[in-house]
Amino acid sequence: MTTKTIYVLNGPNLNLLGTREPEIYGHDTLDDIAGKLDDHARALGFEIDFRQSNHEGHLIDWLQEANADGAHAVLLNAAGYTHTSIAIHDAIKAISVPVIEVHLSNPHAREHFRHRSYVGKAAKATVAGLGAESYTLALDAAAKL
Ligand code: CA2
Repeated sequence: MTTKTIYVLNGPNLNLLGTREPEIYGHDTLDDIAGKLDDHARALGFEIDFRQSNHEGHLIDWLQEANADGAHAVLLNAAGYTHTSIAIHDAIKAISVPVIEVHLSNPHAREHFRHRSYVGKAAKATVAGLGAESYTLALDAAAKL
């Protein structure tokens, strides 16, 4: 039996995690989060495909790729594009693979411009505000879909 894949897609500036603003985003680097998720996914019987890009179009290409590859689910932290990207919203709407929106911080408890999420309007669910644990909990939920 082939192992099902859960894509974990990360947007702009998340490559800087662990270097600045630890009071908001925590001390883990993105590599730390990838390592934790990899172990957790294996324990759940899945594998993860973990990626980061600073480019909106890459995230859209990867959403389409996850769908075409028959991925089990996508965890998406679109970072700043969460609040601006109708193109990512449309990409999520255009695919059948379930997408779970993930955030380290709780955007609703922050500046007003972070309160609108175009990703959240298209995603199946949102996990936010729990630091790196947001990813782990989203993975648990995705595994049960
Ligand atoms: O809380 C989240 O996960 C966010 O998606 C992070 C985004 C932010 O624009 C969203 O509103 C919420 C920002 C990612 C930038 O990450 C940095 C990490 C270290 C230093 C500077 C930025």
